[in-house]
Amino acid sequence: MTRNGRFAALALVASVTPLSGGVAAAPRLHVVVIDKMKFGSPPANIRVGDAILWVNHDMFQHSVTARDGSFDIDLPPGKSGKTVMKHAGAIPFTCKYHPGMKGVIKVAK
Ligand SMILES: [Cu+2]
Repeated sequence: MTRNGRFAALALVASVTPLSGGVAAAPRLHVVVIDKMKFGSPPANIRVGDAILWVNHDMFQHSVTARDGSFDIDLPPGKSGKTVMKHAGAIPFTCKYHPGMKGVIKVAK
C-alpha cells in the first residue's frame, strides 16, 4: 500500500466509526429561511442538540416563538438568529407579531 493509500484507509475508518459505534453524533446546524411572511419547511432530520439558524429575508420584524416556551428569538429585517433544540418531540412554533405564521419542528432524540 502506498503512503497515500494508508492515509485514505484511515480517514475512511474515522468517518465510519461514529455511525457503527453508537457514539452520539456531533450537533449540526440547520437553516430555515423566512420569506414572504412564511417559515420555510424545517428539515426532517433534526436531533436534540442540533441548532437551527433562522434567516429573515423579509423587510418585517419576525420572531420564532415555541408554543412550549423552549425558545423565543426576535429577528429584525434581514437578520438571522440561532436556537438550539433542547428536547425531543414535535414543537409547534409561531411568530408573535404575525400569528398566521406557524410551523412545527420535529426533533428526534
Ligand atoms: Cu412575523
